[in-house]
Amino acid sequence: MHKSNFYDDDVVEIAFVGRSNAGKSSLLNNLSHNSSLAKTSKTPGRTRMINYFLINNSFRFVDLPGYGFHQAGKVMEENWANLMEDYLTMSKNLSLVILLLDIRHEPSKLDLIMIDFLFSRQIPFIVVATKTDKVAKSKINNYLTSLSKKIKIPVGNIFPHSIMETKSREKILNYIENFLTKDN
Ligand SMILES: Nc1nc2c(ncn2[C@@H]2O[C@H](COP(=O)(O)OP(=O)(O)O)[C@@H](O)[C@H]2O)c(=O)[nH]1
Ligand SMILES: [Mg+2]
Repeated sequence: MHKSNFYDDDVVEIAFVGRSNAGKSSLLNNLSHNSSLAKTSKTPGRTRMINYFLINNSFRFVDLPGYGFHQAGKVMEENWANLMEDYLTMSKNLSLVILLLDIRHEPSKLDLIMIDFLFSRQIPFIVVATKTDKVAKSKINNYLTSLSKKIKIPVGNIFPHSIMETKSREKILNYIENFLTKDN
């Protein structure tokens, strides 16, 4: 992928990254209140390209291809890594990355590599722990605290999310709104 394949305008971009099936498309749809904007799928690894969504005529959500889909083979992994690196280093509009982690799983090796990459490139990011409806409510805070220590991110930058309720959605939207008005 070449630099010219990315947008060359001044529209701020917020990109979603995470392993396949982490819930990227679902979060994107939930935040934009449009349940069919990004295709969610039961088959991991379906989104293999970058999908852009203009929101409120003011910023773009960027649905990046998920990682950790082994069936697609090694070539796919390499293509994926190149595409991600190109986008994350060359998109001049990228302002914020939202990294998704399924609350039921430990961060994978690729998650940790991604986190290191974002730190080293000084790309602002927050973490969203997804599918919180799948675990006991009492376990959520423990998970967030231990994750915060593990990946060295303040607990205030880790947001729980479930498509089954609205409160978590509002908190993430508030963060994005504040972030955008602060920086732009
Ligand atoms: N129970 C539950 N399922 C979810 C949630 N978010 C996503 N899913 C499901 O997880 C699967 C993968 O979601 P998707 O958004 O396509 O993940 P992506 O591959 O990261 O884009 C789909 O079957 C979704 O319906 C959630 O908060 N709760
Ligand atoms: Mg998807």
